[in-house]
Amino acid sequence: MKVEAITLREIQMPLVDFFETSFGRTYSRRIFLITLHCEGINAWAECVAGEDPYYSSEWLESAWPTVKHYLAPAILGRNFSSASECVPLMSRVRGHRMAKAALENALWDAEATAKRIPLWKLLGGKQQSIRCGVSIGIQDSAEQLLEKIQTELAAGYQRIKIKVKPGWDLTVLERIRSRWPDIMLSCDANSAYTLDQVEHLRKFDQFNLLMIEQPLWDDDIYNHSRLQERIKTAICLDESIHHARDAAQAVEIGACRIINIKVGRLGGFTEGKKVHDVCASHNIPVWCGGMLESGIGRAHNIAISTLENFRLPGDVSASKRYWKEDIIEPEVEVSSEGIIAVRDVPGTGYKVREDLIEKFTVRKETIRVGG
Ligand code: OSB
Ligand code: MG
Repeated sequence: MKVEAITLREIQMPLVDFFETSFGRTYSRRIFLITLHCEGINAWAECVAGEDPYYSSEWLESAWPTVKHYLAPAILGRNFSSASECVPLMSRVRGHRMAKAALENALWDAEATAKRIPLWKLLGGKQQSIRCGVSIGIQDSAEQLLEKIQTELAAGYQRIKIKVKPGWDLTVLERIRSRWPDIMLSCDANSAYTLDQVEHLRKFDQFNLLMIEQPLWDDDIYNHSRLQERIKTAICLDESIHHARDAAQAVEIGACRIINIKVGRLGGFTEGKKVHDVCASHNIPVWCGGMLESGIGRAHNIAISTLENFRLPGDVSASKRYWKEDIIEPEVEVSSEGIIAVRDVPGTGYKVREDLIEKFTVRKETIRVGG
């Protein structure tokens, strides 16, 4: 695959419903899409950097110039026999993992399409159906949250995860558990607590949660091990894990019992697979996180979720939960058993709707060999 040109594009898509975490509320997404033009193949990927530097220091306006001035030039004009060959070419740039992941994952898409094999098989996936959960944001009232949970359970989702923060935690969990004592339930704090709050966090143990995700600082591993010693609920790390070394270290010091894999946060499919393998070798289950992706990122999340150690339901849910109209065809659908059937066709198995993408585009730049 020769990369002849690279298009950077921003699209804007309003969410069906706002999404609130401990760091803020999102009503509409600004999404950074990459297209690699490779000898007649247009390969796509989504950069999951957010509108603001809140989930991570990386955000849309840092990713765009990093791709434009450093990462795209590093792979432009090159010929690749496999996608992971681009990793060392981009390694001179420190960090900026979401930006790197967008280029690398687009190259995997190109490779799967060129070789006429499904992306999930190219990645080494084994599971042809994946289990789905939902992530439900902070609502205006507990009643609203209960109603949302009711809707998602009726749709068949296998696991409910709620966002928590001080003031929106024990009382809502209590309400949920008194109505549904047995559902698979977890929570995600997105770093809303500190180690001073151990006594408060111990009270989560009574709710029989599958896990508590990222309770402490986004840049911390060590203090999570001190917390894990003091609480029964399994800690799952999201923000703190950037690569396979982080994962190995976290597992070794007992900072978590579960790890959330987001290929954007980890810098691409190659590192995502490494984190998966490190966890598998330590018998630590992983699951696929989400970043409010459009269908393009969603399709990539489905592909990585087929690897064997993805043993817990992920935050990979149906297109219609987020979008009035998604930019892929067919849209991602979830069965009444809470399962996505993985498509056994070349590439991602989803067609990119270029007409619709063009309509949503607010900015676009194409970089070609020789300028
Ligand atoms: O921490 O998992 C997170 C969304 C934006 C930023 C961070 C997170 C999330 C989610 C959404 O939980 C999951 C989804 O895309 O459904
Ligand atoms: Mg999370």
